[in-house]
Amino acid sequence: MNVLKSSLMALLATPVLALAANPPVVPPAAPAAAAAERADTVAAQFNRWDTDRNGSLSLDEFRKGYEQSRRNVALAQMRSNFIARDTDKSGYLEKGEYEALPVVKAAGAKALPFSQADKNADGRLDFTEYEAVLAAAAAAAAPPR
Ligand SMILES: [Ca+2]
Ligand SMILES: [Ca+2]
Repeated sequence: MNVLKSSLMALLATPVLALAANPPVVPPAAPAAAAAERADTVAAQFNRWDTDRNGSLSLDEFRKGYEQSRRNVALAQMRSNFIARDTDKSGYLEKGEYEALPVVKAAGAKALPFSQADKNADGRLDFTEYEAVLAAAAAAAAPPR
């Protein structure tokens, strides 16, 4: 199966995949630069996915590109959540911000103590430590096999 360039372009124009192609960065790029980037994002994305450069995407190229996009979307989502939860805009989640996380509140008494989430013991969670908290919560929530 080959994916036509035009149908991929249409697909990439959807907000979720456009986000994947151009994930928000921390700190966000200047608006003018972001708009210019978006303009050639779709063509650039197609070219990145078309690894053998034959002008069409094989199923394998599409699958790999799509997987990568999904990971980028998840990462972008986590980054924007992290920013939203950093209510004092310190760039980190301090103890109070950690305890206010929905995932921590939902776990209640079973939640990972802040001191354990703060792996490098600097009194705050950076994005990597936050990611680990979410990964641990997802693992704990997964049904036993
Ligand atoms: Ca903070
Ligand atoms: Ca830390």
